[in-house]
Amino acid sequence: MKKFLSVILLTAILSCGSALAVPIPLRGVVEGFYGTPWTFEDRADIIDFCRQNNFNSYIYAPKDDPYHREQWRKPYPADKLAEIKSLVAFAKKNNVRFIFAVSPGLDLNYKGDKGEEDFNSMIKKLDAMYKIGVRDFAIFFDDLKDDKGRHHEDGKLQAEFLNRVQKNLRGKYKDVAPLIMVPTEYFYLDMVKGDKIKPYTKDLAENLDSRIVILYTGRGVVCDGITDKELAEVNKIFGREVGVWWNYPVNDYPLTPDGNRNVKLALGAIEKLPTAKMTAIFFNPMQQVQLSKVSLATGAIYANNPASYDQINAWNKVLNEQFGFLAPYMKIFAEHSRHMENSWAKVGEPDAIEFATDASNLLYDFGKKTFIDFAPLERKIIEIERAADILLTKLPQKYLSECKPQLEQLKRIANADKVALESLKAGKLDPRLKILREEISANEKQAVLSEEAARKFIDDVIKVLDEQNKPKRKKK
Ligand code: 14T
Repeated sequence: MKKFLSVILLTAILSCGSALAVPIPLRGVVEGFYGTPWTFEDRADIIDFCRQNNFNSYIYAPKDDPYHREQWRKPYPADKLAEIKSLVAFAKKNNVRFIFAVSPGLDLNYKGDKGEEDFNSMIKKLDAMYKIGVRDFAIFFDDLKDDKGRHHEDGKLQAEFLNRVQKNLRGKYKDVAPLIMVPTEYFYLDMVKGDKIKPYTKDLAENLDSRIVILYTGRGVVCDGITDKELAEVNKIFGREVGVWWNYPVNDYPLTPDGNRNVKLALGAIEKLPTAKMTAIFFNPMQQVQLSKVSLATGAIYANNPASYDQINAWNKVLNEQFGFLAPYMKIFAEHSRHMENSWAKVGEPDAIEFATDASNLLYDFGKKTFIDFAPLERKIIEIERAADILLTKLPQKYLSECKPQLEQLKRIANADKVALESLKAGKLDPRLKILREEISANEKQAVLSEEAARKFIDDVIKVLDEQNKPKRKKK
């Protein structure tokens, strides 16, 4: 009978193997961006969000908290410590691990008396956190490059430091989880030179306690996905299953050479992540905490069952859950604000693919002077304008305060697109269009959207019509 039952059970497991959810063991959010850190309320809110979405971890690692990085040796003052203590308790109540991180790499000493002093400072810092209830710790060594793009880190010394910290903590406290770390060479292209593994990475890999969890970001810092093969490659380098620090929806880097941070909102779904077994994944969010939840919630769906993740379903589901009757309008907005790209970063689905295709078809037909169907694009432009208007009046304040400049910019773009379309219809550039474009440009310091779709259409139309009206040189 027992055997019979186990055969049935086994067949059941095998036959619906793909439907069996296998969550990534450590999954959650890493507050790891540059710029103004989240507030206490933001953090409590995101911890609650983690519970709701079956994320089980939150890493505290705000780059611009001085006590986290620049002045990591300093103990937290009493008021800050009290805040963290209540967050730790709140996280515990919500079954979310509060992982406390320090980034000591800017000036950490490894050797001699100074090395001993710094080791003791680190232990003191972590002991204070243990006292207020923290049981999970992380030490990060990312972003230590000088102006020439070089770092001066020694992988063996870092490994020995981390091993010693881990040994100290786990010796004193039996309930501390394995350490989590980010290397100085934290993306694949920085770990290798040609077909060789660089010395820092090799030394780190060879010396780091195999229980310590290593996080990496993919081929680049912000990159267009991670394949199972790439993950296997990095697992091999480190001789263990590594975890992922995923830089989406974080928007703390400029998208134009003279641009500001946080100007474009990353509102797309998580995509192109491995389906193979992985030990950890942490999503680095935007400073805009509420709007980060769109992509974070898709990340939670992914992390709870990577093999069955469908980004389109996930995105629709999340938008509906988070925005109710406003979901259709949010979807239009989000379609124009999900791709993040500059000279070194590229992630997220292209913005408004259909718009971009319709626009390029239209301009192609215009060039060939064949029949032109203006209707599809016209419909889309009107839809965009309507969505922006509705969102600007109906979105709850907590969201609006995070995206008002972007919605106003979307309106400006839609309005200019209309004038561009009318110009094409008339075969003549409406002089208002260049003024509208100037206004949009001026506002790009605060708000960027749809660079390759709705925004691009304005430039393209101006170019085409300017070109057409240039006095043609007579042939001899
Ligand atoms: F820890 C790392 F995995 C990591 O991603 N570090 C930082 C992170 O704090 C930041 O939010 C993220 C996105 O900007 O990228 C890393 O920081 C960089 C890296 C760069 F190569 C910032 C600017 C860079 F040019």
